[in-house]
Amino acid sequence: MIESSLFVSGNISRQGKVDEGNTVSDYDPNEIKRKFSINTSIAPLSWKGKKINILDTPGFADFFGEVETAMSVAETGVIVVDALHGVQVQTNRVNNLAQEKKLSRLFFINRLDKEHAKFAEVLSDIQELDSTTTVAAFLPIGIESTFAGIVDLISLKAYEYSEKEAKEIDIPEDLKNEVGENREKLIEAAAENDDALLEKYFDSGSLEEAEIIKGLKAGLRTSNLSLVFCGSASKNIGIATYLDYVAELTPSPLEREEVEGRDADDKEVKIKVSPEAPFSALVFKIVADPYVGKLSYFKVFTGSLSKDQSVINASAKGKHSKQKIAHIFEIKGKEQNEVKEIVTGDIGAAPKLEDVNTGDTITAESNPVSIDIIKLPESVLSFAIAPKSKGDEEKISASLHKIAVEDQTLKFRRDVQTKETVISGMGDMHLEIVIDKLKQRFGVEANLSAPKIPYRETIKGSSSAQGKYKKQTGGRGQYGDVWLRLETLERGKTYEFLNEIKGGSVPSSYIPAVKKGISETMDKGVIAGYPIVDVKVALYDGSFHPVDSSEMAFKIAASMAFKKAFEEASPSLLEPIMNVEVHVPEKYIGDVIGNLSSKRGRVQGTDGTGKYQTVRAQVPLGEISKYAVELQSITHGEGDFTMSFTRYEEVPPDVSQRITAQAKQKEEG
Ligand SMILES: Nc1nc2c(ncn2[C@@H]2O[C@H](COP(=O)(O)OP(=O)(O)OP(=O)(O)O)[C@@H](O)[C@H]2O)c(=O)[nH]1
Ligand SMILES: [Mg+2]
Repeated sequence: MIESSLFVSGNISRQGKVDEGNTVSDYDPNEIKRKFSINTSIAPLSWKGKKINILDTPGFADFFGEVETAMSVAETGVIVVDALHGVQVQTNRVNNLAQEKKLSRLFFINRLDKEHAKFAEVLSDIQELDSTTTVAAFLPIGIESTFAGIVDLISLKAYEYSEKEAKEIDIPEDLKNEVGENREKLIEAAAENDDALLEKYFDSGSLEEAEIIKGLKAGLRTSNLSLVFCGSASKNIGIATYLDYVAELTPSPLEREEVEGRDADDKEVKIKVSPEAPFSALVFKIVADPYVGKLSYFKVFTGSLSKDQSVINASAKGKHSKQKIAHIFEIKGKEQNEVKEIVTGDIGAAPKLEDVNTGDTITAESNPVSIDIIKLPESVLSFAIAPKSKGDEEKISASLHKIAVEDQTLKFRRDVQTKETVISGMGDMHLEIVIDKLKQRFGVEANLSAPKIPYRETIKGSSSAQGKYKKQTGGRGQYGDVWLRLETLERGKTYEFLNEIKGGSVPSSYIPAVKKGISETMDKGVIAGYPIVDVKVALYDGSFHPVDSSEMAFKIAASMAFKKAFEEASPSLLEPIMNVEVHVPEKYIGDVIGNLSSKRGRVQGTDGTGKYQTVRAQVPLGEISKYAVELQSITHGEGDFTMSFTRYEEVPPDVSQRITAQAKQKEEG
């Protein structure tokens, strides 16, 4: 689509192909290797005297973060639908996001020249995506191998296409009925957006072309209406006419509604897109360019940015200092062209901005507002990552850190409890590409494995026990003696220590050692090697020896007492429970619910209308850590999901026994 648009508009002289790895928008080695987009790329073009910045986003669910950032800086979302496969789960997701962000929406049914291409069916699926009015702007002439051109329902003209140009032809006889019906719907949809037009439409039964355009423009701008175009990008059919309408109908950045932001005092403010206000721009992408280093892509919301101007990172709320802009680039795929200025509404990139991340707002010092509209999706799939060769651990974290600067949907952390580095991402493909990048860019090879589940240990009852550590034969003796009482604590309160010693049976100088003995034991766990939470520990008695007592002896005694009391206080395991939302076509609902129930999931409801439905459930993390892969196979790639941690809950006895037994085995082996 993008390549064709650039070619037809004369912005490139040769049309590349994704399959040949020579397109403007898919230039990353991983994109060329896999033949699909991974990153958003920018392709500006001029058409009919207007500059249009195209942001080419990936379609693959794993890279949804790129769609979020791109849509945050765009006024219009063009949703390309494949004429072979029609509406997919991602189509629905992207459409929902575009609506949420109040973008004007256009659909483009592409690949109509391909065998098995369908038009009417795909159009009606698009119309069912949501309840807003969606009408066809083009109808195809012929289909599959006979696909030859389009009928433009707005101007009521038909076109064939030579290499780049549209050539007007007569509307084919056999299409006249279909054209009539669909044009009627288009005119009605246009009229609905303007009272004067609606009145005229009721009176005369029709509208002039200029009036139709006026109505469509208004409907697109307010997101009450969306239009469906169609064609073939590889044959450039429909593209030139479609571009005409992009230029004519879609809103300019200046027509954008106010956006949400915060001022220097973190108070909510509305920001009006305007050339008059001092400079502010939203950074929506960071690239580690092999030549220029860190490049921050930004979209200007107010004012303009010129070379040598200074900016601050307003999102840092006063924590970072002013930086001077030495260079500004206009970006076209992998090319950077130096420019003097980027004006309101336009997109540019600046090298070497320190302490600036995706989602931050850079502004003139006098206008420290942050534009808070990027909401990155949650990472849903986690793996433990380990180097292939020992000793590369440091290198892996340093390299992951660099990759994560560019890719904010990649999260990684060192789990102190399991002693693993855990990386989380949007799916299998996402993490596979991270592994590739580690190798390509940083020369470090790594393996992924299932991460350990962060269980917790706790107690359901209460108990008291004595811990006495005594060694008084030969040499210097050891003596520590404590009595501890363990009780349950409200979930989430973690730990409380009570010193109930009266009369100095344990001298106060040894209390810190007792506490240390308790906390070290709590970190290590008692029944299965997981940290202990939600217990109240009271030290209520003990004894000491004037010579032999030591901090070490009291620490050991406390640990002994704790273990004994813990084992007698009905110990149990807790597991993380996740809130899960699964989005699937209706036909898979039964399978998805059945599968979730088999995972000890509690289904809480389903909702949604049309082809796609949402299932909401709460499921233990231990059962769902590889759900991304499973859901793919249940729904043949048509489902996706999000999940987030909600709370810890007690593990049922049979599962608990299995985990404890595994832990014992590990300890012994
Ligand atoms: N026959 C035919 N093939 C096309 C047409 N447009 C694109 N293709 C082919 O379809 C495949 C996918 O095209 P892409 O441009 O990578 O599609 P995309 O929507 O960017 O895909 P993602 O990057 O994964 O989101 C490539 O093999 C293209 O050559 C078309 O109009 N007709
Ligand atoms: Mg692509």
